[in-house]
Amino acid sequence: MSDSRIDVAIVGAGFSGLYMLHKLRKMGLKATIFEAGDGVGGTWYWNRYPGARCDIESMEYSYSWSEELEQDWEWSERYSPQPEILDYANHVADRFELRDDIRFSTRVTAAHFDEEANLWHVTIDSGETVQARHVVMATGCLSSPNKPEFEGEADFEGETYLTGLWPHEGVDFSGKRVGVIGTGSSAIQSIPIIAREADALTVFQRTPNYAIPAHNHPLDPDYAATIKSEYPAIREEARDQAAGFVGSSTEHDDLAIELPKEDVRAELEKRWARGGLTFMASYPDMGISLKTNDIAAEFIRDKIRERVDDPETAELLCPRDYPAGAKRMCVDIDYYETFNKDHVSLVDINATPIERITAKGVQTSDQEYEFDAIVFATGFDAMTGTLAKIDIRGRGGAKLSEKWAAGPLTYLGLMSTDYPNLFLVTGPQSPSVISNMMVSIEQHVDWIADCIGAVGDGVIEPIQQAETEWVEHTNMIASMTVYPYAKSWYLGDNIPGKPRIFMAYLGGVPEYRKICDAVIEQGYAGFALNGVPSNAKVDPMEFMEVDERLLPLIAEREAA
Ligand code: N01
Repeated sequence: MSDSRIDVAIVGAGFSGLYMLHKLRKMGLKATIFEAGDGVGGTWYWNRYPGARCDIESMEYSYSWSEELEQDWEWSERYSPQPEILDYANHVADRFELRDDIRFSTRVTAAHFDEEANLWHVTIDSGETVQARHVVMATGCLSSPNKPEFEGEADFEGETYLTGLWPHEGVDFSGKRVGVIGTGSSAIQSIPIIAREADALTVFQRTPNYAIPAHNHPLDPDYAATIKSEYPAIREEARDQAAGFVGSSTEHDDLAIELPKEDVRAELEKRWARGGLTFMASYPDMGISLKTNDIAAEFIRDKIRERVDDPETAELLCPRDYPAGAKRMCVDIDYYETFNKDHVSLVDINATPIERITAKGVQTSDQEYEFDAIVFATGFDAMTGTLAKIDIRGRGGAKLSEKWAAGPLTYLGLMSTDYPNLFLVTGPQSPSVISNMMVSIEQHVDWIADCIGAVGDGVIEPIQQAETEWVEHTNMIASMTVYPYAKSWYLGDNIPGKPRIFMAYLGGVPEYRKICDAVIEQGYAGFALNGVPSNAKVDPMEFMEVDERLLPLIAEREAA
C-alpha cells in the first residue's frame, strides 16, 4: 500500500547519495535516501577489512562542492585509511544535517514504474511502498560482494570473513592460522596487516596482480595548506585529466614504442618512486600497444623480483598472462615484502586447485591446509550486481535485469530506455570505476539534478537509438585498448555466466563531461521529454581527439 509520496527516492547513502540528497534539498525537493546499512558511507561503511584505504590521494578523493568543507577537513595521510574516510562521510551527513532524510537499515527491494501516473512505486524490505516522481540509484559500482561457493564450506569449524562485508567490531587474528583466498586490491591491502597479527598466513592465488607502491605517508600540513589555497584550480585540473585525478593524463607526447627502452624504463622508475596510479599514464601507447605495455609489465615484474627474497615465490607473484593495467592496477603497502616473512606462504591454485573446504581448512589437490580463519577476498559482482538484485520494472513491466541480460544498456551510463526518471549515478558505460569516483559522482549528481529540475513533473528517458549508439561507442573505445586482453571484473569475467562486456567508459573524463554538457546544451539531445523525442543529436566522436599515431599500433595488435 502506498502511504507516502516524495519527489525523489535515492537508493544508497554513500558519497553519491549524500551529495544527491543535499543537492535536491537545495532545489526545494522532497528526497529520501533508503540505505541498507545503519550508517552512511557506502563502500567505506561495508569494506572495513584491515588495511582498507583509498588509492586516490585524499586531497583529491573528497568533495569539491563545499568550499568550507574542503577547507575545514584535515586528512591525515596521503591515502586515507577507511576509518577516516568513514568519519568524513559521517561529518558530511552531520554538517549538512542529512540524516533526517535518510532511512537507515532499509533495503529497497523493488521499483516499479506506473505509466499512468508517471510515478515510481518503490518497495522497501518491510513491504512498505513509497511513491516517487524520480528514482536515483546511488547504489555504487562495487557494492555486491562476490562470494564464490566452495564445496564443504559448511563443514569448516573456524571463522570465515568476506572483505566486502567485514564485521564492524573488527577481527583479531592474533595467534591464529589464517588463509586468504584472492589476490585483488582488497587482499593486497589486507594481507600485510593480517600477517602482522596472525601466527601463520597462507595466501591462495589464482591470478597474480600488478601492484605499484603507494609510498603512503602522513600528510605534510604545509603541503595540505598549499593544495587548499589552490583548490579551485586543482579540482579543475583533475576534471580535465583522463581519469579525473591529477597525473592521470599522459605528460609525454612521445610514443614509448618509438623511444629507446632505457628511456621508457627511466620514466617508469620516476613514476614508481612517485607511487600510485599515475604509473600507467606514462605514455599515450601504454594502454594501447601490447609491445609497449610489456615494457611496463616487465618493469613491474623486475620490481617484484627485487622485493621478494625467494625466487620461486617471486616468480609466482609475477603476472604474465595479461597486460599491466588491464585488470584494475593495485596500489600496495608492503604487499610483496610480506612474503619474505617466515610465517607467510603463497599457494598457486592453478597448479594445485582448491578441491574443497574441510572442517579444518582448505584442501587443495596437493594437501590440506589447517586454519582458524579463512578470509574470502573474492571481489564483487561489479557495476550491475546490485541493480540486478532490485526488482526494477519500467514501461510495460519490463525488468531491467532482463533488458540487461546480455550486458548493461544505457545512454551515457545515466539512464536506460523504458525506465523514465530512473537515474544511475556512475552507472555502466560512464567513466565510473576507471576514474576518480568523487569527480565522477559529483558530475553525475550535478547532471541528474539539472535534469530533474528541467523535467519538473514530466518524464524523461533516452531514445532507443541514442542508447544503442552509446553502447556501440563505448564498446568500440574499449576495443581500441588492451583492457579486453585480461579476464577482469570490468568485463564481468569474475562472475560465472555474466556476459562479457566492458562496463566502463574509456573515452576519458574530460571528453565524457563535454558530451554530457552538450546533451544538456542541446535540450537533452538523445532523450525524449514527455514522450517527445529530441531532434538534436550529440555525436561523441566530435569530442574525441583521436591520436592517429595509435591506429597502426591497434591494427598491429589485432593482427598479432
Ligand atoms: O576484488 P577482485 P577486490 N577461487 O575482483 C579471486 C576496488 N577496490 O575486492 O583474479 C579463487 O579484484 C580473484 O582471482 P582472479 C578496486 O576497483 C578499491 O580485491 O579472478 N580465487 C582475485 O584474485 C578493485 O579492483 C580499493 O583469478 C578467486 C580476487 O579473488 C575492486 O574494488 C580497495 C575466486 C578478487 O579480486 C575489487 O577488488 C579494494 C575463486 N572461486 C578494492 N573467485 C581502493 O580504492 C575470485 N577469486 C583502495
